[in-house]
Amino acid sequence: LPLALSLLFGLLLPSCGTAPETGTGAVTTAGENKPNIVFIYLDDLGYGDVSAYEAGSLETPNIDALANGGVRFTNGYASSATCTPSRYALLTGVYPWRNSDAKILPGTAPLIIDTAQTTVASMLKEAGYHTGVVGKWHLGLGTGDVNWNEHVSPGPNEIGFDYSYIMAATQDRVPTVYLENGMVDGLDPNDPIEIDYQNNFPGQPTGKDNPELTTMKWHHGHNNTIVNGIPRIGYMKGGEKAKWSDVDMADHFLDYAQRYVRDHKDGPFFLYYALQQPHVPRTPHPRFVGKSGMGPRGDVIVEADWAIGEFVKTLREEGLLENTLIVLSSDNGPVLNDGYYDDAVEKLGDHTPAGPLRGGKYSLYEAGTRVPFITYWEGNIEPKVSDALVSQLDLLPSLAELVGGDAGASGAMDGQQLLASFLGESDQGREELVLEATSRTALRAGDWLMIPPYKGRAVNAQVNIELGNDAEYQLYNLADDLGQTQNLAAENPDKLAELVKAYEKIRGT
Ligand code: NG6
Ligand code: CA
Repeated sequence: LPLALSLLFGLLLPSCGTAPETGTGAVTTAGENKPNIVFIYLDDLGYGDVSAYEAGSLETPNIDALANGGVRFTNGYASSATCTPSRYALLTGVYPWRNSDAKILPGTAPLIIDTAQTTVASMLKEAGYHTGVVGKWHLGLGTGDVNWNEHVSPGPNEIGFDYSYIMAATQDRVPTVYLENGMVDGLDPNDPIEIDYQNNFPGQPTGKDNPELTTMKWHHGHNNTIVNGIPRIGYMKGGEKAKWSDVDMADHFLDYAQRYVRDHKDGPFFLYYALQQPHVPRTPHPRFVGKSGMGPRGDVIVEADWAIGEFVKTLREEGLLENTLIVLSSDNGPVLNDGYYDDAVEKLGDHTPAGPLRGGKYSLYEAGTRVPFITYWEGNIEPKVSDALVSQLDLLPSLAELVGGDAGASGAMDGQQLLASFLGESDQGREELVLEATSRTALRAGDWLMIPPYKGRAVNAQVNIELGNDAEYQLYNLADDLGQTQNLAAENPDKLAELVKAYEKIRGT
């Protein structure tokens, strides 16, 4: 019987337990290769904001070092043109439009990832990794009606992260505090935190009523509770000692990211290092003020680049660079005025945050979702530029392949296993990809991009970005027309029909 059982198990579990002993040495041998994995994820960093992508007046030498020493993807996509949906897809490998909660969240929103769902973190944890997240979260916390003075759960620690040090939502939203493993860092129990997104607390100043108390002026939205002179979205009371210092945020997250690496250097570890720059409010530390000549938006990109350089230096000092796969990308494309007067428009000069692409954050045009996308692994990835079509969705199944992990039920997953492309060994990417922007979707198939008709304004005037809305179908050939200037829908009915059919099949309409 034992023999029969073991034979049975051998048949049922061919990739489990036995494979590592064969020792072929191939990188992709299941379970053999468990490098540390780091996601360096920026917030609203555009395709043209990285000088390796678009040489110009803004210099990002540390990101460039990764881009030029690894694979620099020219067709790498975030899953959405806004934050929450992109982060949802990054961690779960599932298209954000499948989850009706995957929209820009207030600071009080419940966690939108099911605790039973496979995430990059849970997959790696199960494969033997220690897993951590440091930085911006914005995927919701708790089950609704969070009490910020108690342990907040579920959150990152319930979807696969062993360690978390996060800001709950965004820099421009309350609560303006950090949480470590579900507890507000530095909370004074005698000064409890209260949060409300509807009503102010009696007697508290707001950006709307007390502009004289603000050091940064709001342009649209952002006129509720004032913290550190900056008016935010939402109302907050209490928690004085726990409030973060905006200008120290970059140093703070860097410190925690470096500490995480040092504490877990015996590995393998997975760190999701989610920087807050260049999202609003843009608050460079004084030592970066004026460094870009472009005002705060440029200065915080210089600051982020510095932090990334310091972080990579830590990996190097700890002797980990040759054993660490770094993936760097951004959650969505660029925006200049996103609700505060901060000179982003006025001091832009000839810098092009979107590079050659049309649109920006919130847009279905390319600049909404096509972002810097870099993989770097010293000694293991040969430097190259890759035109393969890849999405952040693809990281979960690809990393599962790398480490011999279980990516979960394939039917519940939109990511594709493109490990060879991520390692620079292949130029074969996806055939097609659905792009999302504020709940609207479009299809990229090969070099073609189809946007179905959408009602709504063509331009969001507040941020001055073309959203991609049009009464007619739009069809672009990105190989000839990267800037999406020629709508070819009318002259290419066959191609249009082909894309519409493929799109409707994926969207199930
Ligand atoms: C918008 C905010 C914008 C930014 C965005 C989320 C207003 C008027 N605008 O609603 O400033 O916070 O949400 O950005 O409030 S994201 O990168 O996290 O998706
Ligand atoms: Ca963002």
